Amino acid sequence: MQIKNIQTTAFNDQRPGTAGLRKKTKHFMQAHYLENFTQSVLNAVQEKAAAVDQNSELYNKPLIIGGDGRFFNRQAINTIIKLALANGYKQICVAQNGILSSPAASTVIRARQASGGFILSASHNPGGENEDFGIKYDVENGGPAQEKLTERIFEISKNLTQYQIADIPDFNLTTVSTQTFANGAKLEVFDGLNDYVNLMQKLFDFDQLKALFNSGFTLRFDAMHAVTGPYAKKIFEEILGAKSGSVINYIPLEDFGGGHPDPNQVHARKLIEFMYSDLATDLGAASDGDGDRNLIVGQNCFVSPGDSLAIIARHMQACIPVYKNGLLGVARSMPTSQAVDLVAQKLGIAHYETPTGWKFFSNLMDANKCTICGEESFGTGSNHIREKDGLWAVLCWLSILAYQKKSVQNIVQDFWVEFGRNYYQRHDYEDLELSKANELLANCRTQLPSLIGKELGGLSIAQADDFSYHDPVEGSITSKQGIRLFLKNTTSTIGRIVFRLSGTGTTGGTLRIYYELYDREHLDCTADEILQNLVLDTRKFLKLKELFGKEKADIIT
Ligand code: G16
Repeated sequence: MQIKNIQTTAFNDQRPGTAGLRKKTKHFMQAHYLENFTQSVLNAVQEKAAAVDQNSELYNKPLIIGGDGRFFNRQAINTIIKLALANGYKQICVAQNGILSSPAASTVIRARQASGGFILSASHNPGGENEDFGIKYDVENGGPAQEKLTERIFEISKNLTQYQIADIPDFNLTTVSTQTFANGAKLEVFDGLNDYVNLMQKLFDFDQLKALFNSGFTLRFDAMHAVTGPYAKKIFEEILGAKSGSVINYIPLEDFGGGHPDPNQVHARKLIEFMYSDLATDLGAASDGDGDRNLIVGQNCFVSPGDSLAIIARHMQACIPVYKNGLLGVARSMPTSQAVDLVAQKLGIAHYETPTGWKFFSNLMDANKCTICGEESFGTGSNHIREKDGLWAVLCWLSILAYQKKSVQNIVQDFWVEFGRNYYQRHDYEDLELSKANELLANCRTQLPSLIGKELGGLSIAQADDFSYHDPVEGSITSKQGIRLFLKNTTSTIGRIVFRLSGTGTTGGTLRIYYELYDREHLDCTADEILQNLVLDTRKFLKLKELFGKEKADIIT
């Protein structure tokens, strides 16, 4: 195999965001861009391994590669294989057709004790030549690379002068096979479903779930033409016996059928309308581009991600065999609704609040501090892997429904009666001039102390800060993670407004404002009714119209 050393010029925009590097696809397709980033990752990973052990087995351990099937997926996989071979990797494992969901990648990395893996995805962002592409690197525990490593990747990328690439033709990734090269290196094309499906069968009582579907229970799962289609077809229809046609939009397409594979009230609107119609099934669910997010909706009952996390935490010990010994603790990202904290308090277990980004949960799980974690952005998962897991969340809900023998709506209402209700909304202002958005946050930071006592929506600000996370496992501090305004009525703290800039967008800045108000008495209002005064006052307070010319948010979830 001939190895070429290619001279290159460094790019200065390869800093990974909340979950890897995301850019417009064409940006990724420009000469040397993908190669430079991949080489920077490989260098940083090698450096990290050598710092721990000079004789590290890095290159003899498997390297996993797969993606969500979006435009440029297969081409990018071929490029990464060639760089990995040239850099000395001896076992490269690529999912058949390049299709591997993020939770399946985490499963495979753990099952095969791999050194890590590349996942090609921009997650919930739209796909296609004119849309978005992304790469993230998962480390040996199957979780996204931590900040220390991603920052190092960025540093290396800014000074990169050359990369190594094998000069060989593209590979056929369509059939399961193993190819051995003259230097002893192997390229294995593996079935991307097996390890994941096996793991789900170990975690859940599939006999109980088969009985549920046998009794006439109905499901509609919208795979949004993204990566979970084949997994969902296999698990729900082929193994568990859900009626054929229960899984819709199950063929992964390079542009997700022109849709936006983000399972929320805006982009999964059709599913939600269906679940509020006479045709509704017992459970509706969807997942995103790379299969790590989930949406749960019952008949006439949308379940907010914060409630879904809290409800799963509340019931998992009783309803899912593998968790029968109880939970170690729970964790949520800071902007996520605090409903799950109430469950933790009742269960007498620890609850953790981390910055946005699944990577922050890994340390807690590796240190056996938490069993379940989740985020407002429709992500839920447990310590079975180190990524959030869309289908796992749906299997949790099926298990709860099978055990409780109640409707989704009844389970949600029972939860509110037991714990009270956290009314919640996220408002996204998209495609903002980045410098102005940064300035807005910087100005707010300087004003924080003077905000105490200010009124918003009839409530007063009791405390104002900028969230800083002290990782209880490795001791690191991550600061500037979002501005928090804690609100109180005359007696107690009852809610929060949080705002921060997204780290996953590809154009301009996206301002996310999260509103949360807790209510013990009014359980049947809509979030709009409860939050509207707060929303109106916050828009005025932040001068969003004057700054960005927007009357209201582009997306409300
Ligand atoms: C990623 C991260 C999540 C985060 C989400 C949104 O999810 O893994 O932790 O909540 O982005 O991040 P931001 O608010 O910074 O845009 P995914 O599903 O896109 O990989």
